Amino acid sequence: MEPHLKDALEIRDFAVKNNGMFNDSIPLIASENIMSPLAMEMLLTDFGHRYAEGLPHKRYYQGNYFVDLMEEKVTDLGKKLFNCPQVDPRPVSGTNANMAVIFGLTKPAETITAPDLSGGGHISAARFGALGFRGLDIRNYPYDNETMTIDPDGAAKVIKDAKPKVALFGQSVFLFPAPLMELRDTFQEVGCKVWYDAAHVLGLIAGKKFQDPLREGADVVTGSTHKTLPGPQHGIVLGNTDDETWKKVQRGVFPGVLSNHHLNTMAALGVTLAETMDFGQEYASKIIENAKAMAEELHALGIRVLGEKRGFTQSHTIVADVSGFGRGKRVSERLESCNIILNKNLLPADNNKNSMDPSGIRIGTQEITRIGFGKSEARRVAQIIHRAISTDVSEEEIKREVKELKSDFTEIKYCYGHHKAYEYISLFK
Ligand code: DSN
Repeated sequence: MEPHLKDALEIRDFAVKNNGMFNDSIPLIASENIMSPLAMEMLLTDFGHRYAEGLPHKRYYQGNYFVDLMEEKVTDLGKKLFNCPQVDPRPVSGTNANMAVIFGLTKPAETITAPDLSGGGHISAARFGALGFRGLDIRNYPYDNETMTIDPDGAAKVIKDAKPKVALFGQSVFLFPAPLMELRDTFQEVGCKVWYDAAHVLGLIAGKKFQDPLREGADVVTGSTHKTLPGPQHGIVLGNTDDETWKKVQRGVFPGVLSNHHLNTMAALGVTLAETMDFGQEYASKIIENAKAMAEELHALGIRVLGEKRGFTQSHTIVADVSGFGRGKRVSERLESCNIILNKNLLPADNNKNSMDPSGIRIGTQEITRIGFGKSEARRVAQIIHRAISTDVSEEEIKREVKELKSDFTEIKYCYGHHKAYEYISLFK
C-alpha cells in the first residue's frame, strides 16, 4: 500500500461520517442548506479544474469556450430570477462579494454606515472584518430591540450626520425586512449608494416572499448562495444601478478581490437559479411558515423567542433568549449532543459582549424545509428542543426521537430529479 493512502482514506472517512452525522441530525444552522443532485453533480465536473479570469469572451486564457457559454447562461438566469439588469456571478463567497463591492465603491478612510454586530450585523461589516480591512470609518445604526430591526429614525439621523459614501443593510440575524423604503428620502438627500447584503434571505427574495431590495432603493445586492437559496458555497452580486457604478463593482470583483473564480460552483449556482425559478416560491413560503410555527411553539413552551410583538419572524430565522436554560453555549452544546445542530448567538441585549457564551441561540428552518418538514414537524422540533434543554432526559433518548422524526424525510425536495439527502457519493475504486 502507498505510504500515505491511509491518510487520504482517513480524510474520506471523516467526510463519510459527517454525511452520516447530518443524516441522523436535525440541521438548524440558519446559514446552511443542501444542494440538489443536479447542482451537486456540477461540483464533480472538469469546470472545477480550470481558469477563466475576466469576463466571457474577454479572457486571459484559452480553453474557455464552454465556460463562457455557461457563465453567460448563469448570468442571464440571475437577471431573470431577480428581475434586474446587472448580475455578476463570479464571487466565490458572500464575504468575497462584499469585499468586491467595498473595493469598487469606497476608498480607504471613507465613511460607511452599517448594522451593528449585536443588531445581527455580519462579521464582514465589522471593524475586525472586511470593512475594517478597507480602513473605512464605520458608523452603526441603532437597533430597536422591540421590533428586532434597525430603528429607521435613528438610522436616518446617523446617515444624515455621517454622510456616508455607502449605506449598508442586511444582517446575519435577519428576522424582518430592513427599513429601505422609510430611508429613501434620506439616501437621496445624502447622495449615498445603497448596498444590501442579502446572504441570509436571497432565496426568500427570489421566491418573492421577503422585501425586494432592488425595487426599494438598493443599488447593489450581494449574497452568498447557500442559505435560503439552496445552492453551492459561492457568492453573487446583483445590480440596478448606473453603468459607471456597475463597472466599478465588476472591477472590484476582478481584478479587485479575485484572480480566478470557481467555475464548478458557478455551474452549480446556475442549476440552483433554474430550480429556484421552478420551485422557489413554494419553497420560500414553506420555509417562513415553518419558522413561524416553530417560533410559536417554542414561545408556548416557555422559551423566550424574540420579536414577539411582530409575530417572531418574517424570514427563515428565529432567535431565542435561553439565559433561563443555561445560556447559549450550554444550550447549543447540549442540543448538539442530542443531534440537534444550531448555533449560539449574540442578542441585542448582549451589547456585543461575551460572543463565546451569549444569551441566545439562532435557528433556521431552510434545511429542514428542504427535506420536506412541514408545520407539524417544525412544532415537533420545538418540543424536542424544549425537552432536551429543560430536563435531564438522556441524550440517547432524544437522539432516538430525532431519528424517528427524520425517518419519513429522506429526499431532497424543491429540485429536479430525486436524490436521498445526505447520501455519500463515491467515485474512488
Ligand atoms: N457566518 C454566517 C452566518 O452564520 O450567518 C454568514 O456568513
